[in-house]
Amino acid sequence: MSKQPLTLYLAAPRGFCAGVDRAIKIVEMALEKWGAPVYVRHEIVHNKFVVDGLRDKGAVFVEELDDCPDDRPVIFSAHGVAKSVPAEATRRNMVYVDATCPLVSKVHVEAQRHSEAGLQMIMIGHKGHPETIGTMGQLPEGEVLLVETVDDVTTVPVRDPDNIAYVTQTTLSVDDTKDIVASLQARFPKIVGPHKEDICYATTNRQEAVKAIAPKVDAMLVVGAPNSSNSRRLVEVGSKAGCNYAQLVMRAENIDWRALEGITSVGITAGASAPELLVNEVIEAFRDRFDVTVETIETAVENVEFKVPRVLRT
Ligand code: 2E4
Ligand code: SF4
Repeated sequence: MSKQPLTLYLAAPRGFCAGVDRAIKIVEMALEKWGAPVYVRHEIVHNKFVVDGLRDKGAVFVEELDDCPDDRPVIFSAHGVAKSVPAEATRRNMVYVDATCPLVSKVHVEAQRHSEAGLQMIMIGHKGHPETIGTMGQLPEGEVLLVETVDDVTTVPVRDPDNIAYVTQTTLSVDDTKDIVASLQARFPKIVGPHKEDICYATTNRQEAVKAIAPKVDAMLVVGAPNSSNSRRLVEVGSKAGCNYAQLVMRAENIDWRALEGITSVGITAGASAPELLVNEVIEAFRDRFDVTVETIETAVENVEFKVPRVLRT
């Protein structure tokens, strides 16, 4: 039986960003430098395939510093950590390497700077996400107020409405965040925001590429993990941009082929923590079932690179 024709629109940019690239390199280089085991606090990036691969090389993933021995190196994940974490590692005389993305660290510095200038901080982010915990943890407990939605803005209990500033998580929906910021500005006209947006270049570019593809495809697949904030935002952006079937898939085996019966076009992208190998796996799965034509839709070109910490370069 001949296969049905299908066009696959590949989003560009997609997949690994500079911060993820650097974080994975840090674990690999730490393993080379110190040998196994090297401990990693939290999934280095939110992708099981990446984590499993590093575990095979000798990385041990734990959730808390308490789960690490004093005498082995520990790496902090790309999402960032509260100030108390490196402080505790130092107290225990541990060797640690911070793989926090420099663009997350930039937000940490911003929060501290505003706070030192006497402004109370509001963070726009998702409760319980490691990046939100890490950023809020740059200041003493209770100092940073969390806002997740436009509704939250109406009730956020600030000390002095004339002396506040906000920071955001780096992986939020650009459009939803605009609405939240507009509400904050309406309630607190003097609120101070970041010089340059906290939502990072990679998040912004991946969402833009999805917007360019989603309206013209029958289905949009985002390669990524359920605990990956930026990947989940890409699914939402796809739906909002007019695609009736936008789904997150970890791997090709997660594709619901029944739901895709009769389709002629599919958009594919990948979250910042999803390896290109998994995108290729998905494309191959489509080739097995359809007569595939691949088209790349490029909405931005990226050339950002981050150096690994000096301790690993020597
Ligand atoms: C750090 C900051 O934050 P998210 O859940 O999207 O993390 P993920 O590991 O999926 O992506 C990489 C990353 C890490 C993004 N921003
Ligand atoms: Fe850094 Fe942005 Fe990548 Fe997050 S998504 S690791 S903030 S570059």
